[in-house]
Amino acid sequence: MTVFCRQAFAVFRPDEELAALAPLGSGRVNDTWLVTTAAGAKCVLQRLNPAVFPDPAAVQANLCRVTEHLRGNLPEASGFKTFCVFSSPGGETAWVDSNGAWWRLLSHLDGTQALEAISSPAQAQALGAALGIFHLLLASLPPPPLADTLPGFHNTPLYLAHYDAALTGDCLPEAADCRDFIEQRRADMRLLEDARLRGEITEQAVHGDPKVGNFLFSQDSKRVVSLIDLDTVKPGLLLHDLGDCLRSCCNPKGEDVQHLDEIVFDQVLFAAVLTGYLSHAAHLLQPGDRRLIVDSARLISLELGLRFYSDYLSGSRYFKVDHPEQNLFRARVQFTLVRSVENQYSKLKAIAANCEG
Ligand code: GN1
Ligand code: MG
Repeated sequence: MTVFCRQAFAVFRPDEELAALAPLGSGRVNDTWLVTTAAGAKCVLQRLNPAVFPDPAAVQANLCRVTEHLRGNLPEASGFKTFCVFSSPGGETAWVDSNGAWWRLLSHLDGTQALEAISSPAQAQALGAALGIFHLLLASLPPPPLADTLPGFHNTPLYLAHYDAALTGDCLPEAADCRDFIEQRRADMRLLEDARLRGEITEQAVHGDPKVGNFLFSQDSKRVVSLIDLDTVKPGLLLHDLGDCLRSCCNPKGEDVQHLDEIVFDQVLFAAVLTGYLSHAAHLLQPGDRRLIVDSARLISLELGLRFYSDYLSGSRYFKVDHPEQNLFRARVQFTLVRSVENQYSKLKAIAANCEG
């Protein structure tokens, strides 16, 4: 891969020398590196996973449109920044390697840091506010709509169908706890899709993956400076993002815990994320969205657990793993989070109903 990294960098920056290359972030799908040039400048090199994104040209077009729109419309007072997509001297923003994988070079936002988990309500509120601002900016994106680069992404019933299909194929041994957990919740999987089909919840361009690690914080960890990883930006539901953000933020131990008994869905962080989000984006939500906030956090956690478990059964061909059981454990983490939401369901509904905005 290092050879491709060097080739890709040379395409975008033919006159500069690559001095150092280090893996960046903890992406489970694409590959990302921090590049340092001989002159000491930093930038971000990324390879899109061709097995996940069937139309990389459309992903790249969405990325360029959204970053340009954000740059032109970021409210100055928000202190927000967005990264740039660099072009080659010939004006290309992407390079395709000899295996058909797409590469891009992005600017690095110096003085920022990604956190694996949230450690205070103030951080959670700042993060919720950032998602609200991001949704407002995407709501004002001029037509046409973004391309749907991952059809079926966050369509929970479709993931259930894939799971059923994986079971009939040549797959790894089933884990009875996961199988039973899914069986008991089969009927709930249609919740967001049905509300969407009834027109009760808001569809617009969304981020698609607003987990904690994709928000860049200032060095003092107090302010959110940017929301990165725009590969999944595409049409979706506001509740896909809000549910996913709550799933990730309200789990203070993070997705990569050592023991399942550390997992809890934190009520205080839940209230803080929502307060921040609603302070900017309350008017984007319909009554149907408001009603399903807690359910969306539960459903997106359930969906991610189902995705990890199906991938485990199919031999981990989608999410990158360090060892064969990793996606099974990741599934159990998400299912434990689902159970924690279920155990606090009425209290969380009351908190959501009382949040101002
Ligand atoms: C994947 O690759 P990464 O880490 O940005 C996944 C998200 C999951 C996330 C869980 C395209 O995101 O949907 O929520 O892992 N992205 C894709 O950590 O499937
Ligand atoms: Mg992502």
